[in-house]
Amino acid sequence: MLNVSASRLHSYSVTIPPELIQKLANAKKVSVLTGAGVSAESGVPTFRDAQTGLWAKYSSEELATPRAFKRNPKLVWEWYEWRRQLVAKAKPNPAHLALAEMEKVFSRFELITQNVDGLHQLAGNTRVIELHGNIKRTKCFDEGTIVSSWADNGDFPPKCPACGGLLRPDVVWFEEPLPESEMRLAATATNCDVFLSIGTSTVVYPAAGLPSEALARDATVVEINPDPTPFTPKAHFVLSGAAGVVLPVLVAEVKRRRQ
Ligand code: BV8
Repeated sequence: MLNVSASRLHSYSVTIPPELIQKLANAKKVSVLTGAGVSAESGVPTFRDAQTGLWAKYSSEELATPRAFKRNPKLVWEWYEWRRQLVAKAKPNPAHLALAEMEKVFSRFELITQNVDGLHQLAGNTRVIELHGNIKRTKCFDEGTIVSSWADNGDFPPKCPACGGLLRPDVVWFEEPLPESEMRLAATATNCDVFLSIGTSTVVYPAAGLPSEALARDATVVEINPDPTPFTPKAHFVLSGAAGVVLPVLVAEVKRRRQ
């Protein structure tokens, strides 16, 4: 296992092990799993620290569950409204742009994300496997149907125009199953030459199991994160740094090697 140690965010030069550049330059199929750390540099709080201000007294796990919504639908709806407004202002950062570039470099490239902010699509990635849904979409809590418009009559949460049930964000809450088709696509994507796990604490399953699945299928697995995670000891390469700093250098080095 190679450790590329470095000092903190944005204040260090990135050195990528030549063996990793060579692996990527020769790779036919590259898969990526991203977490909230990739959007951190766009000003979207990571899931663990999405608890600032009004929300400090709740943990994400307490707010992002069906039980929490049934118990206090107004509170949960407002938490998502607050996050939706943050996401609406967010722009793709160099990490997102580098991943959009990667899709052009590798003939077979799969991007799996746990993020619900839609920033990968905004950056230009055309194939994004959203394991946990998308905060910009709204659905009926009772029917599960996507709802794009509703009466703005001050109801918090608003009501489904079809059945009168409560509306909720189209994201996967804790204790809810992940969408089967996306999980199947993600599982297939672990069969690759190189698997990059970027900006995720790898604690929430089943997504957190994907890097280990790739390892078990003989992929070269790389972790990019300024902090260690439970997966760090298992990775072949650990690039200790911010995604927005490491990824642009990684992509540039690979493109240079492939010329
Ligand atoms: C399910 C959408 C079954 C909502 C999210 C015990 C053991 C194992 C599993 C469980 C267990 N008890 C319960 C479970 C299951 C549970 C789970 O895993 N719980 C954990 C807490 C133990 N999982 C579930 O409930 C899942 N469903 O299992 O269903 C089932 C089956 C059939 C029928 C019924 C039920 C559902 C999980 C999905 C939950 N939804 N998000 C929303 O967003 O509101 S999870 C949410 O947290 C994220 O989507 C993400 O997946 C997860 C972790 O967040 P990260 O993305 O990793 O972000 P985090 O803040 O944690 O870390 C950020 C990282 O970035 C850090 O490492 C940081 O160092 C790094 N970083 C910071 N800055 C940068 C950076 N990296 C790079 N660059 C930077 N600049």
